[in-house]
Amino acid sequence: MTELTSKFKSFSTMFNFETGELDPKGRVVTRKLSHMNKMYLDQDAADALLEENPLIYEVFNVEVPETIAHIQHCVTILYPGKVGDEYFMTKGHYHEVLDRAEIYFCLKGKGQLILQTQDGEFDYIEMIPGSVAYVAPEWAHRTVNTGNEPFVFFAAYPGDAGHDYGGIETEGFVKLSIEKDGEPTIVNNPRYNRDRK
Ligand code: M6P
Ligand code: ZN
Repeated sequence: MTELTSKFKSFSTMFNFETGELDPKGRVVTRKLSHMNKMYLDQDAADALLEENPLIYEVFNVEVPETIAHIQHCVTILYPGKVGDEYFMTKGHYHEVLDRAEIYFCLKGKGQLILQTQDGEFDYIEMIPGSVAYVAPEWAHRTVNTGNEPFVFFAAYPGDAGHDYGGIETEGFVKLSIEKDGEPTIVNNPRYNRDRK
């Protein structure tokens, strides 16, 4: 009889429903406006806000190996606010291993999950507490806080997926989520050029 012993141990992390944080916090990624230089459309509004340099989002990453055997998982707190008319958002990324999917589970607040393919196909999903969204392989994903309180969500994805910010950092997504007449509205992004390469 063979005895198999995994070199990894199972464990748990505690989500705090009050603060939105994980305990232990794990590897924390903190993104302020200065970390998202030129990612918002209204550069004058971004420059004006830069002195204050608001915290846009924090990610609490549970630390597991970055291999296909494992499942990366984390909680993101995306704060409410706008740069000009554009809601606070995450940078957004493709996976470095492009065909890796992801699951988002909204815990608090509300927002949108913005999706696109490298061909410029676009989609979005409204997220409220309880929404479980499936990001299919090959789709870039970004979240936007369209509410007045922190938008908090859990995410899980294959361990080897990685993050590819590539062209998203310079030209953004094909469409943007802005506030128009007090309502979240999806508009074309004038900076997006689907013919790049
Ligand atoms: C989610 C996951 C993370 C990601 C985070 C912030 O929690 O998709 O992998 O890091 O959002 O998004 P980004 O990396 O695009 O800034
Ligand atoms: Zn991802």
